[in-house]
Amino acid sequence: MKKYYTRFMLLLALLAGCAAPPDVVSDEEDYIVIGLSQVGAESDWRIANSESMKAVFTEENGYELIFDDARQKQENQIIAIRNFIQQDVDYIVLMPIVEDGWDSVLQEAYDAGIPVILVDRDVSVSNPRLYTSHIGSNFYRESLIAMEWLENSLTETGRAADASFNIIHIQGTPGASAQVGRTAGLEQAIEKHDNWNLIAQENGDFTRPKTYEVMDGILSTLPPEQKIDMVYCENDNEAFGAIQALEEHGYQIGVEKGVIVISFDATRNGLRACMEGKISFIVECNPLLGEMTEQTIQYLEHGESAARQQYIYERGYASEDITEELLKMREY
Ligand code: GYE
Repeated sequence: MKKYYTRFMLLLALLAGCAAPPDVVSDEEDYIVIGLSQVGAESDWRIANSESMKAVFTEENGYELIFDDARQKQENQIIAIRNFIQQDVDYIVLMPIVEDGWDSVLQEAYDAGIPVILVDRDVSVSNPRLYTSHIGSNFYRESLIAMEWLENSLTETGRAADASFNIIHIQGTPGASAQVGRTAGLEQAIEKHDNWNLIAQENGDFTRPKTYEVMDGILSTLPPEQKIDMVYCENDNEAFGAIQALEEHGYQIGVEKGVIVISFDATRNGLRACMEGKISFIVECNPLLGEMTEQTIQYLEHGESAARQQYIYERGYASEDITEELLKMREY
């Protein structure tokens, strides 16, 4: 256990002009100090993820949490990690905004002997030992779940036989593993089907306002007679922005006919939109990763090794799979 908190207490004591009582120092020495670099607060998923981390890394559980919100900028995450290294934290928990560009700073953490746990998105580094474990979702698998539902649904409704199936694709933050994985499944499916056409592909940055703006732009420039069969959004907040723009431009959303809207996360609001038929199919992405992360740190604290890759169970939902009961039970 390291001494950030103890030093802080000593400094406070010095500033107050008195020596820290010995029992305070020895108690505080037991805190495990976590430096956590969060992407931002761009989506409902992200807010739930931050809350899940704050709920486990509490003083009552023996932790001191230094939480840094990078406001969607990798350079802020790099600065935060360097600060954590300087503060000599016990562990770094990193939700990396994008996959690339981490080699130097993670090498610095490695050289300082601070284990790095990746949560949510992944990184691509030349030396795999630069992080201890990755805890999160398999984004590529999520997109395969969506594509499997789509192919079956198109067969059932007869739409598979249409001469064309026109797709608008709203991507997440470019280079984020959630974007890379969710895009991969769609692009493979497009390759496989001769009648599937990608008519627009834009970045919605995982946010509702950005997606509303880009969708409004796309719909305003497409010819009025343009048939749109699907809008593939890479998270719920993007879907909300896309639905608003579609409705304002007079498009009907629907599985049988109209625009099919696909989304990821399955937050309570997303599931409700799916139950109401606004989102046609939604794939779960569970943000409640706090307990798995804390468990991993406990393993490491006890000298045990942690699994390098820890995926959380996830499934997809169509409208008919969703009940009020499920909505009530949803924690995010
Ligand atoms: O789907 C989205 C968030 O990386 C899994 O990022 C995460 C994604 C999530 O902003 O809502």
